[in-house]
Amino acid sequence: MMCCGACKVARRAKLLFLLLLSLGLLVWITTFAGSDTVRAIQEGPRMLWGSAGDLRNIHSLLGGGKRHPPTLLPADDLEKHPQPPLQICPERSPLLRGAIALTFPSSLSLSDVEEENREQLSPGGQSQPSDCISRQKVAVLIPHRNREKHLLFLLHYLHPFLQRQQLQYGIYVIHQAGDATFNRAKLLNVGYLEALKEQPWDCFIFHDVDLVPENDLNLYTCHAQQPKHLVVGRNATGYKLRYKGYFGGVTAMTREQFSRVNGFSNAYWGWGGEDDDLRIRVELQKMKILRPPPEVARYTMVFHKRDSGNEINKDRMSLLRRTPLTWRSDGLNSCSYSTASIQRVPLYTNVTVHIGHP
Ligand code: UD2
Ligand code: MN
Repeated sequence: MMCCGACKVARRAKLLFLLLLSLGLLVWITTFAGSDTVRAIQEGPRMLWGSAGDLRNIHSLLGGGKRHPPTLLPADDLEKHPQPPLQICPERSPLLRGAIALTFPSSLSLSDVEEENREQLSPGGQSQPSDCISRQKVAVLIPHRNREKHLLFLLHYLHPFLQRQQLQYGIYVIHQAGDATFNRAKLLNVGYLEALKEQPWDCFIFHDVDLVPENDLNLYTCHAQQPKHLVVGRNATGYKLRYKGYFGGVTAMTREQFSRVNGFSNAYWGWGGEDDDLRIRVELQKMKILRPPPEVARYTMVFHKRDSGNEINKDRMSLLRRTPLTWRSDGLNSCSYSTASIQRVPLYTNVTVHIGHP
């Protein structure tokens, strides 16, 4: 009997112990279930995959950032459709249109022309084809003073013209500061020197502000051996070459050709002679001038009178006689100037320069 009584007590104690144990467990769960540790365990998977923002953070922490943005394509899709490397642009651009009709509406404004080109240009009036690599890097140099409207008409046509030719290019306007006599040739030397400080251009187009090309088959590229003269004809001269050695208006020379002739002379102040001087320099180097066919090399010159400050240069004939003696020491290597400002505006790079006076 004694033994049986003891067993009963022991069984009751065991039951009481189990009851207390489960009560204790219940109290522990209700107390700690809201803690960070438990939440962390519950929410673990969401932290690991994260939101889009987290993914970017992880990406940048891994050294990704802009250079390797996360892609939406699965990796094996990318392997199947890799991005083809850009090819050199075709020899003949498929975008060319040939002759186009030009109009010069007086209502055209700077903001119109900026808007037309907003998507295609980077600051300083530069552009490059999006789907191929241009065959040449071309700098167009325009000497300028007080011809804003002409500049606007030219930019309106020239940007799309150069883009149809699939060129990588930049347009530089070299603006003569002050009101001393104009010097077209020296401004073009400055343009060449300043543009090369920015980029290693292959080809230079020396371009009057008032000449608008009528046909995009007139390519603004350089020939490796021969300097090019691009204005065979223009409206005002019945589209005929003015005279045999005529080399004015728009010319194209490689970086090497222009440096070989020591650029333009700096000595021609006022109107005339500087273009013939450049032709003599080219001939002294035994280079032959190349011209596109007359039906292609056509320009419209926006009408103008002779500007004040660009009076006819009476010394031009005597200067031209001395070119064979002076070209080595008068040109790029003696071009002294001081740059007032370089501004990268949307449609071109404006170089304002003090070039002295006669
Ligand atoms: C001819 C030549 C030109 C040049 C000049 C004599 C043609 C088509 N052009 O032009 O290349 O040899 O004779 O120097 O044959 N300019 C200004 N502001 C001025 C003055 C001139 O911006 O106040 C610039 C402008 O880019 C202009 C260029 O210089 O187009 C030539 O001057 P121009 O147009 O008065 O001379 P033009 O038409 O007789
Ligand atoms: Mn002119």
